[in-house]
Amino acid sequence: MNRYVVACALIGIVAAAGCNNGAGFASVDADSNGTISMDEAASGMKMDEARFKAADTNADGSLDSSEYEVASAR
Ligand SMILES: [Ca+2]
Ligand SMILES: [Ca+2]
Repeated sequence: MNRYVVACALIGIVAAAGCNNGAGFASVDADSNGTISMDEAASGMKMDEARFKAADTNADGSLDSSEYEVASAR
């Protein structure tokens, strides 16, 4: 279980409203390692490479939950 899922579980009922916006970070994070890779973004979010790189604000090659929230809010 990754930290994001734990955080959502701790938040409880708020998780239903706020933690799983859009497709849901946990559902896009297919291997549940806590970050979204280019492949996961492509298959789970229909995100192309240009959008992925724009969303990856710290340029570490993956999207964390905060980067995902910004990207999925667009
Ligand atoms: Ca992942
Ligand atoms: Ca990143």
